Amino acid sequence: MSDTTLSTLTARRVWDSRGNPTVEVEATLADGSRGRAMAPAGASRGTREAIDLRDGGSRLGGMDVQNAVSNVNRLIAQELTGLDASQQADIDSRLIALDATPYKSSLGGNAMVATSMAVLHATAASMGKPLWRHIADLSGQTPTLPLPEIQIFGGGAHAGRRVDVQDFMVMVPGAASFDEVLEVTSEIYRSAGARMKKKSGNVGVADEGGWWPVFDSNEEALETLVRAIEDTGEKPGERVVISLDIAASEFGSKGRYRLALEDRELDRDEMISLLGRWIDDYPIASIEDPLAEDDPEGVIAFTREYGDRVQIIGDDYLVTNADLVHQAADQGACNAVLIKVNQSGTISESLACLAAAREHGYRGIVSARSGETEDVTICHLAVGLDAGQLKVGSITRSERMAKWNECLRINDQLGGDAYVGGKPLQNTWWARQQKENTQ
Ligand code: 2PG
Ligand code: MG
Repeated sequence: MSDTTLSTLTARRVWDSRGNPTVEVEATLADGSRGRAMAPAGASRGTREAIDLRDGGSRLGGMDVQNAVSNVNRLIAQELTGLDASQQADIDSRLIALDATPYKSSLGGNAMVATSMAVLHATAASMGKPLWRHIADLSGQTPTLPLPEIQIFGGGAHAGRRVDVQDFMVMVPGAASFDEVLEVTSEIYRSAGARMKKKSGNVGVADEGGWWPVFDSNEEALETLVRAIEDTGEKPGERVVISLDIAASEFGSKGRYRLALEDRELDRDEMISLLGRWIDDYPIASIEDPLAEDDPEGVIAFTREYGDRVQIIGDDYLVTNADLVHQAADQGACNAVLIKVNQSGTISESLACLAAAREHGYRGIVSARSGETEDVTICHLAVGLDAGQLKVGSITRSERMAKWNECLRINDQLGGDAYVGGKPLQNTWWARQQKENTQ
């Protein structure tokens, strides 16, 4: 008999893909069901996202999480045990009330997100459902397998700022299956690596597994990516398109942008023109955080100019916050939102953000963080919420591959036709071009 009363919540310190401590939480229910989840950690963080509670001091670079772990073991466990774990909204609103700060700085966003996700896992286990099915039932969506965004070159805060732009990624909207996306991307990753080796002799990888960027300009990275796609026999812009995360808050503020690699500073209009020229010259279908989070004027102007050609994603700009999505829609800023559960701090707030996005016709992209673990909860979220897109970094390193491989397993559970293909890019030049080609 299923009894979803939460009987224990226990946290421990575990370690993430950058060797930093992070929080793992285990939840057990009265019927013996268990759930477990780990908090990820960002490096390029929005100022309005939930705070990772770190202990500070000199040990472990100040990154230890003993306080967050103890918050779960004492305060959170005391508040939540005995409650019905299947009432996710109730669990999450009690967490929010217990924390009672605007950015979750008292309990810690890391303590809260690991708890919220562990409870979700435990309930799914009690119901005997795969997690994606439980999430689909909670949200009323029909599960689908998302279109991946996969990193080929890292940059920005994930690669010692060796280039200014943070992510140079590919999407394969023209592939017939999720598996085919991975195969095409793996070939592109290989040819990009061969090019890097030829250029600089030795090659390394950045935080999310993309090749370490050894370039003389940001545009050289774009150029190399196009060549790497061509090396595999693909015509860039047909099956394969480019996706960028500019992460502009990392090098820009209040309408001024400093491209350190190129030793030049651009104002808002020049930054918009630069990105516009890239959109004209390269097969770019998606751009994330094109302007800084404190430059709404820039984001709005950019969206007005290019929003009918490319997907424009707010990450640091929207921080998985439903209110900010409503505000952006009122102002005409962005046309898509990145969903990072630890930016919001709870499952329920992430669900609310995606619901707000849907209300305004904004697309949703579920995303990992640059500091990750083997936790695969976000794959189930992307599927169960029918988000349409998933971004987890490159096609190397096990904290990334754990996610892509989990999607392959879910694909088998879902059966053949749940993969969304190029549909999420339907409002971009790519889809219009496909239409023309088939007429
Ligand atoms: C981003 C993420 C993932 P971070 O900016 O989209 O690439 O980076 O986790 O460092 O915020
Ligand atoms: Mg980003």
